Amino acid sequence: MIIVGELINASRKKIRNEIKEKNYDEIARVAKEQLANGADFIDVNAGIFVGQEEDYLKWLVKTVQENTDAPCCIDTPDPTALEAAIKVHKGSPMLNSISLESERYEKMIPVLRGTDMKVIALCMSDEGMPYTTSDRMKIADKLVNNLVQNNVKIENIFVDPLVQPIGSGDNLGVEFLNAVEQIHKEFEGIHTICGMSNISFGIPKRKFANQVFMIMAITKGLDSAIMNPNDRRMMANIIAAEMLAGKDQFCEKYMNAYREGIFDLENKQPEKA
Ligand code: THG
Repeated sequence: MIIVGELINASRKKIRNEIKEKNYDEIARVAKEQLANGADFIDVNAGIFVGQEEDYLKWLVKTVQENTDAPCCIDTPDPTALEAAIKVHKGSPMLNSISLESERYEKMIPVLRGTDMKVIALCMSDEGMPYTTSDRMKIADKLVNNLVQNNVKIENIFVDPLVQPIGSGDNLGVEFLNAVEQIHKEFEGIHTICGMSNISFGIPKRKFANQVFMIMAITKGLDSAIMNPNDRRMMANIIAAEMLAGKDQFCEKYMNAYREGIFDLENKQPEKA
């Protein structure tokens, strides 16, 4: 599983003020902690600062990169802010994201053409949020085909079928899961990704629901997620689920995790729900 640490996001109450006040040490700490707990990319999102998003996003990229070796996942729907953040990013970031919304799509394609950057292809269009698997596939097909035509390599594309809160519709979980399965069937070598914790918005015991949904998604082929890497049970579940889904040759990662004590959850302070 390719893990994108989600915690540096201004929509979170805990971090909003730290970003607003450019608290360098605190952002550095949250970046380092996520990396130490297994994040491959650090998501940076300053979307709530209307008019100042670009400035904050650049500062976040610099702060994360001065303190970790991890690349960022630059999280903004605004192509101008995205381009500015790419310019200050060292090495190759993940772009979060392109979609089929026409303005975003048209501005993002030239940014991506011929580059080796990883990009999230979010299943959203001018018609709004998808509901069924088929709604998602129609958008995914167009996005992936257009990206490939613009010389973006299939292995750099991370399709996000869009996880929506289960409270908004009983079938939203299943429609998402079936899209993950179908995307991997249609496009060999592609990745799928999602904002895992969207599923539990508005219900109690969010971490518990996120952990179960992750296992269900792994059986469908999900191989990347934007999530909280500090959730120890989630990280342990991922290792076991990937082994059981045939993604861990000779059970090597599972055995290593066992030796490192990653499954000894009861000996450590449990995280608050
Ligand atoms: N797809 C893509 N990118 C995304 C998302 C997605 N980026 C943003 C989001 N969804 C994923 N990141 C987060 C980050 C934090 C939280 C949820 C998703 C989170 N939210 C609490 C809440 O909503 O209740 C905040 C509570 C608080 O701390 O105030 O923690 O789907 N491509």
